[in-house]
Amino acid sequence: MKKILTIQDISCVGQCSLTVALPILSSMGIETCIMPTAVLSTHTAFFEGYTCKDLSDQMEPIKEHWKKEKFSFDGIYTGYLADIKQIEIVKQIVKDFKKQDNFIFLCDPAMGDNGKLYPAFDEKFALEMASLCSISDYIAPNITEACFMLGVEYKEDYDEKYIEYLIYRLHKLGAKNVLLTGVHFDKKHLGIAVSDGNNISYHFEKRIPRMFHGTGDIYSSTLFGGLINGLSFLEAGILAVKFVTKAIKNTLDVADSHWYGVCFEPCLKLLTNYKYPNKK
Ligand code: PXL
Repeated sequence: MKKILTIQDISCVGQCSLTVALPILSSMGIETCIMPTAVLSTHTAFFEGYTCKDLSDQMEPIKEHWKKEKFSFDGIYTGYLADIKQIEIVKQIVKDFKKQDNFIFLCDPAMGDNGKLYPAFDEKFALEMASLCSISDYIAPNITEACFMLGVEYKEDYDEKYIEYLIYRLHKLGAKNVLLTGVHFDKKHLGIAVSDGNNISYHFEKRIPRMFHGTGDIYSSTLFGGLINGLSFLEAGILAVKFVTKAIKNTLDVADSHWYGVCFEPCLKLLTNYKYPNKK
């Protein structure tokens, strides 16, 4: 059985980060170890007065204990980091645990959306996050995150050239495989651009005209699970688009009471029943 480590926060209520990654990766048959970066009462969008306990000082002692125990992982997936100093700690964790050739490090530079950074972050944080992306096997930013990491102007309306330019610059940082989320060339479709450095492929689904928080974490968790279970980059990317789309459709029926995130749980069987190449 595959065993991975995911490093991101615990938002106790709100359907994002670890409370999303754990059920998704477990549904895909993957043992999911966690390193929490912070404990928050809720996520930082839509809620006022949320609490946040930064766990930076726990991360190195946890890592050192794991090294003594000789734990190993098939991959690491990082999401929301709570402080700029955690980026350096995460780099060291990846260095210490990246042993075998087929190890997968996916960085989701979770720090913004819709042209804005989340409240906890600034431009300096975004540039530091770019340095984590530069040592990643796979990265999955949205267009906002890509723009902040690269210092490129954020646009709502753009053409293929703009997307190609962002991808080119993300590869230039050092990221081997780049997936951009939230890509659209018309109002009716929404999807991804996937690049291995040689080829860019696109996949779109019909846009559901409603935004929900936490879709990025659902997306990256599914993408990572697909990669760990032996899907190609594009296959894993498409599975994740399909899963997010299904989960959003499911949320529409309960949106009034479930306004803070995506109600994805009834859709998990799609991931459990999927025929993965190397699921043992
Ligand atoms: O979904 C990304 C995310 C994760 N964790 C926390 C957040 C957000 C986005 O707002 O606030 C704490």
